[in-house]
Amino acid sequence: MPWPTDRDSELFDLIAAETERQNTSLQLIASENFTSPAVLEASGSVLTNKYAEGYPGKRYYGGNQVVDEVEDLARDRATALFGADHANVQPHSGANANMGVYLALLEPGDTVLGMRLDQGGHLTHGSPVNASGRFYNFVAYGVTPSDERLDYDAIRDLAVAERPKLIVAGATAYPRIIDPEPLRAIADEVGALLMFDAAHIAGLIAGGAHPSPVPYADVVTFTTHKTLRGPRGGTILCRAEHAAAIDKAMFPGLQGGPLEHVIAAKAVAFREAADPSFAAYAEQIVANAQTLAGALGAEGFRLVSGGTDNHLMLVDLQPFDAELTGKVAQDVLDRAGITLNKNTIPDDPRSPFVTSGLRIGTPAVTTQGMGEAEMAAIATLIARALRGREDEAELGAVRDEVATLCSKFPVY
Ligand code: DSN
Repeated sequence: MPWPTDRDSELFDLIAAETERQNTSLQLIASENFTSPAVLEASGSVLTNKYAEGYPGKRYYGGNQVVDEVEDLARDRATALFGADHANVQPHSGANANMGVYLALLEPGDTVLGMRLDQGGHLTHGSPVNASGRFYNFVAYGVTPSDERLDYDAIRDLAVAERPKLIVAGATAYPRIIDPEPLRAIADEVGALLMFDAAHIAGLIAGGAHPSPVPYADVVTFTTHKTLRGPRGGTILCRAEHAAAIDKAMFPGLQGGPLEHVIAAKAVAFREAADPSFAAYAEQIVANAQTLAGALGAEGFRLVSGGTDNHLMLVDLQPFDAELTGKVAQDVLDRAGITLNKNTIPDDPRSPFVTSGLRIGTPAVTTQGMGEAEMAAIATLIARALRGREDEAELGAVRDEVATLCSKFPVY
């Protein structure tokens, strides 16, 4: 029986509406990007039809001759791109990649060091509402009150006191370089393994704009859809000695059938990130972030830690307007065609649902081809919308200017 041929306009009109939204508004969520047509093509391919539980050469289903080549290509490109011994490209997400590592390397109840969620860490780095925090004894480190940066001496003292089995590095909202070298030294001193969650910065690492943790960490996890500009999904890189345990943890430990269409799209993204043009892209992401941060500072916002070294900045709204919360700012900016997210700032007096801050990132607008002149314009538009948040005409005017700006940098 063939499938229905009438157009599902109820659904495809929604996709068209989302394409229009992405084309006509500013995408400043630090963890988002625009994938290439080749990535979209691979992830929409017939590979979605195939069951392939297991790994290349060791599958539980027949017919995987081609799929094996696809997954091998993705693994080979990932290891070549990052200089790693081994890659597992099956994690459906970054969260699954992290849980797979814990399953491979830890026993329930083991002590792990991870960054505080409210200071930039991730849910899967031990939040009590996440499986990581329920199954393992996470102890949190944070940033120092004085400069809002990681203090490696304090992390060492905590590691010496707690004797963790694993140290988790990496963040979801931290605007500074995370130096893997002192973390390796701390792990060695206390006999811990080191995992580096590079979800946000994988593209910066691939492009040489951030130091690579691969030579230092036992395991590196990342998502493929943020700065790396691939499909939505996760990947694990590890030293050869952990390869068998990591693979066994991902399947059959945590997941069933891998998403081979997404794995194919990851292979495309790894190839694109190996192109020399990607280094220029990574460098421009950082240059744009630094320009945007500087321009926001000039508008009266405070930048957490004073600025940024990477693709994102955390903006403290309080000096700009003590009454303005992150929640309200996010909603106002949404209405003005500027998409970003509220975020806690270190020692935020407000709850994580309200917050006093915004997180802003430049990967997507940089893919569009915007440069430092546009970053200055974006800072002005953000400030105008927030100052004029009670004035619908002003928000409409900002929205029109956003659409005009975006029309000069078409995406899809
Ligand atoms: N949701 C991702 C982010 O926005 O940083 C992390 O999982």
